[in-house]
Amino acid sequence: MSIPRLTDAEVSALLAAHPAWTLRADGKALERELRFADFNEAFGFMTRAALVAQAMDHHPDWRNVYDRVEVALSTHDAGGLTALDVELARRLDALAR
Ligand code: H2B
Repeated sequence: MSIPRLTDAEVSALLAAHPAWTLRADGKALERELRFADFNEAFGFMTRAALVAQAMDHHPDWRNVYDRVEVALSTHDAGGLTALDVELARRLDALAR
């Protein structure tokens, strides 16, 4: 069973409400790049984010290079964006603050 994808209007609203995130070119994922002071801070963020993701059973696609973390959020089961991605984006923003 999969959660419904967001409508185009819902995606527009979420981008307006979460300015740190952009829509991937194919429209199926939210993207954000985060910068930290160093690797320790970046990996600390990823560790905290991993616990949130596991608790939600919703996981980011991400890549870390030293002080930088590139995150893409998409609901694979639904083939695009759902409310789960919005909620994970919100929680990652809170962790990064
Ligand atoms: N994470 C993401 N981003 N998308 C999914 O569709 C997804 C997931 N599905 N985490 C979950 C795990 C699913 O594979 C398990 C079986 O609940």
